[in-house]
Amino acid sequence: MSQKNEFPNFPADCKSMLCKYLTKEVFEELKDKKTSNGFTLKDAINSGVKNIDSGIGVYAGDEESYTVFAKLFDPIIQEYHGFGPNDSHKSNLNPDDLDAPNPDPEGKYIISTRIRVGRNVANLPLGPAITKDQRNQVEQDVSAALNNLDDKLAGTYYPLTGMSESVSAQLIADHFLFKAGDRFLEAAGLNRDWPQGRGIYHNDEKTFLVWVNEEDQLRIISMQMGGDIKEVFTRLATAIKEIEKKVTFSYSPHLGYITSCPTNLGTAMRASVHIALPKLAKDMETFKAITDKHHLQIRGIHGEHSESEGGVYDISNRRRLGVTEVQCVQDMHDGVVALIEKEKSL
Ligand code: ADP
Ligand code: DAR
Repeated sequence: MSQKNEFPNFPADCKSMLCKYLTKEVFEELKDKKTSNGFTLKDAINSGVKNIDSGIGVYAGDEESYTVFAKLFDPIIQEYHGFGPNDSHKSNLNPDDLDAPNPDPEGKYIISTRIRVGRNVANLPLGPAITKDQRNQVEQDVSAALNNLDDKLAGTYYPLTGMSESVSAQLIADHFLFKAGDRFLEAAGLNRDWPQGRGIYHNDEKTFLVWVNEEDQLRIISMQMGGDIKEVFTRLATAIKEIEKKVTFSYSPHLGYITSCPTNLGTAMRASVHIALPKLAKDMETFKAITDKHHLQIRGIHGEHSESEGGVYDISNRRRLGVTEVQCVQDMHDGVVALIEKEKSL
């Protein structure tokens, strides 16, 4: 987009929700607005303007962005989550309400299970609009809360600033270290001052991690080998409750937990398995019919925008807002049961 704040010229083959919903009328209505943190429409859409292959293309700079730029965010939230401007979100992190026996007790299909939530600190801007000092304060407060964790959650916080090559190599080998340089996050202003203020916590057992100041200010992650989905969820729910004793999260009755990307609003939860489905991989039409029916998303095994390898897929819940955390995990569990049943029948 030119400096003169003109309507961006999207190419005809642009498929992002930004291209779809930023009409000239919406642009004219929003182009001169800004939030109390000085976050503008240009800031919110820069990622999708610079990365025409975006799926969504917009990021919020603060909770206020969802109100000030509602004319753009609301239709995106409606399409992605099926959630309207007058709907309200409910949260339920009680593992007792989850009916999820291990779908693969013999370990033939599910390689690993990971459930994560995004969280941001209340009364602060989100990553795209946070200042360097505010981001450093988040790192200080969050790492202090994490270093206070005990029992099975006890562990160590590793700041990225000054991280030794050996620690970095080990964290990468463990698939724990988040990648720098994602071009979508870069254009959203989420990589500013990198690597200052960023870091990773993990417990001694390496089944619990927290990413600090990546796409969101906290990514709280529980993960382990195998398909004991309920154990992974229970560890995550316990950890969230412990951290919340020290850190207040940004939450609204309408949008739930506030996140920089609108796809993560609500529960901000992605519950995934890495699962081997070599026969179903040969019949993607059937594969996708099952994942669509169970509100699931298919990703590659090296993170978002990566490809699957050797018939192994990252399968996770797609719905995050207007459903509870228990429902997100139930979606994933029930969909994985159906996928394994189909794989066995082929
Ligand atoms: P998000 O944090 O939004 O889930 P990604 O999809 O990029 O982001 O995944 C982040 C990292 O977590 C990637 O390295 C990916 O390989 C890893 N990951 C995701 N799901 C699993 C899983 N079920 N088992 C092991 N690693 C996983
Ligand atoms: N790459 C951006 C983000 C889409 C959702 N994934 C997130 N938030 N990590 C896009 O618009 O495709």
